[in-house]
Amino acid sequence: MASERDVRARLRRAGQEHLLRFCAELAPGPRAALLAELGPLEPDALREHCRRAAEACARPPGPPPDLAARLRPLPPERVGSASRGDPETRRLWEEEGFRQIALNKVAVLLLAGGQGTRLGVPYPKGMYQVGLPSQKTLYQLQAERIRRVEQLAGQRHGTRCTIPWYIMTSEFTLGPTAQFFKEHDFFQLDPGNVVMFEQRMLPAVTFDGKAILERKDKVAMAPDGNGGLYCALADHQILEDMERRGVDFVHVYCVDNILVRLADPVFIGFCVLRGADCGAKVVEKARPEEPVGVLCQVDGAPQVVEYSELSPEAARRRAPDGGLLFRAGNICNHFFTRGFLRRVTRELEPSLRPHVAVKKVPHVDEEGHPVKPLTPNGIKMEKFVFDVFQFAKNFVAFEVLREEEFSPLKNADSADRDTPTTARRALLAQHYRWALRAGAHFLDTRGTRLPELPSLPCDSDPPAICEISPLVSCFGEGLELYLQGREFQSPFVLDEDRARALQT
Ligand code: UD2
Repeated sequence: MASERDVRARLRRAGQEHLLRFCAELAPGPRAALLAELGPLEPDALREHCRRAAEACARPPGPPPDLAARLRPLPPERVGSASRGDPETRRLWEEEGFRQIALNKVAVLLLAGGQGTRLGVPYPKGMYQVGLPSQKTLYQLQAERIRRVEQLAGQRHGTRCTIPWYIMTSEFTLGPTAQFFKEHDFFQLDPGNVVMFEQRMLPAVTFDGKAILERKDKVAMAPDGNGGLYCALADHQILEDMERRGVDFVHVYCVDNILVRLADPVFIGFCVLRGADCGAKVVEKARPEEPVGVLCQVDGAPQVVEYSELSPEAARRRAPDGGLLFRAGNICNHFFTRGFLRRVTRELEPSLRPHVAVKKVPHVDEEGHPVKPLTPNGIKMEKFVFDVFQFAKNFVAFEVLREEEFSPLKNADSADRDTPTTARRALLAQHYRWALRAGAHFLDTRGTRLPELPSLPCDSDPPAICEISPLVSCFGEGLELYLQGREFQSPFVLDEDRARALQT
């Protein structure tokens, strides 16, 4: 470990020596912890980080004034659709996706390094369960969907196939996530195919460019944004690992969308057949102020403009058909070829511009007393995963239906939207629709048939509670076998045991 003298010299070079101002009074343990935290910070990079933060802060707040004039919707020829268009083309995409999966060329990559502050739980969001009858957590649902897609691809092509699961964590989420997976026996996945790796952390900085001490013995650090993915891929040789396994295509997604379709064969097949190096799923934005980025073109290049950076006027603009002009809502489901990721990590990452978030950062005052600020006092700098879209040689977008694919868990139940309740409802409404489509009927506890509402709005409770295990069906496929013409009492859980019993 670096000595105090070394660390002090490095910090001096970075203009951040104040971080050691309480060092002399610390007991040996906390002092060692502080030095261990500061040791790896490279002085020039730290100086540059703090300079950029102060510079960003000196600019007027809000999006660049000329941004709105540089935005255009994506040209329609770049956009495919899962629901519009002819079923035969969709079938071809799906077939291609399954073929690539069966060849072991597809991996999924979960972005799970975020702190989940809005949800307000002290553990990683993937460990959250929204109150489904099965009590499954987001991680378990995702693991089971991976197993099911592997099985479906294997059945079609007579192979045993693997979809490796890469999980990007941060200092906050790695320990508990790794522990949770161990405790749950990796949800019956082969642990050798679950690869966790950690993104970097960056210090939060005051408006005048000084890194902030959270405690006398701890710097206020935050993960470097989900665009920290590209440095983390290089830091941990993840692309080399993918190459060894023969992975060519990567589906990157965020942790909190309860409806996420992992390694979605239709999306993968669409991107592969279009020869794309980079792609993104989108849903139609529900309302101008919905907190999703919009996929559009900036100066002719594909880009997501984040909700925090789009002016309300631009967000409200209408197209001639009356819909929102910038309606392609980003759902943080991205497709990349390994070759594209290689280009980004080798050449392009340093040119990604960090985004600035002004935050209330807990800190210590000059006497070392803890302060919980009531107004913003610091800046966190983050890179965004989608900022690489501008470098794509062949970018495509893929539009999907919100009720089938997007219900994010962002807030606690005290909020109106994107809560545990709305996520649970969205999943149960989807499973209810699938069951009706497969010919099921539902009864209440007295044996009376419940009303059948196939086009139920996703923000209301379905008349019957029906949960289908992803191990039985993950896209609504194959359910007729168990459900056709049968009656079930609500609540009904179709897990593997029940499915076996219904088959005999
Ligand atoms: C994200 C998208 C937004 C929209 C929305 C849809 C970004 C930058 N923004 O916004 O455009 O699509 O999702 O739900 O993608 N994460 C990390 N490391 C970090 C920070 C975040 O891995 O340092 C992960 C986080 O765990 C989550 C994902 O990135 O899985 C998205 O992060 P978020 O929930 O903070 O993003 P949000 O909702 O602001």
